[in-house]
Amino acid sequence: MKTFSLVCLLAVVPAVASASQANSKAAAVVPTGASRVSKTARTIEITGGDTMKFDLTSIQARPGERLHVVLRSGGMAPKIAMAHNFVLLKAGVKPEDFVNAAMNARGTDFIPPDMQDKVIAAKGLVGPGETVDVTFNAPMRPGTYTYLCSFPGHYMVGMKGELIVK
Ligand SMILES: [Cu+2]
Repeated sequence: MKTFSLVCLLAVVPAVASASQANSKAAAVVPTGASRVSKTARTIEITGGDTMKFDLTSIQARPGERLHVVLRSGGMAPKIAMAHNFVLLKAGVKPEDFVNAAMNARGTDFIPPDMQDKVIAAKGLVGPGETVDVTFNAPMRPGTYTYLCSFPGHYMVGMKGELIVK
């Protein structure tokens, strides 16, 4: 029994050492002011398909909570005609304004370059079988924030959801 626990201990030590090394590296890139934010992100999986809807349309989060959104396409249509992204807009940005500008932004995956400052987080596009992910902090200010797919036409048929911070 004693030997067994010693072996376990020896096995654990290198793992702990490398984990703390990884943590210190991660800590170095955390922006100042983010110290109240938890280091581990909560994963949220969202699937978009050929019906042009997200399967998850409401996410609740604590102020500043670290979120890891994984966006997957469950569709079959060719990517050129049917692709999806995840765009979380800042408070006060009109989704219609964003998607109208996005129509002319194919070269930047439908994120208008001059509207980057309207976005909290964005990732995509995904075509059939593809997955992307993005990690970010939820806003500190409680409220409801819109996320959407900015591929032309998709928001208009309901490819959107809300992040509720409270
Ligand atoms: Cu879409």
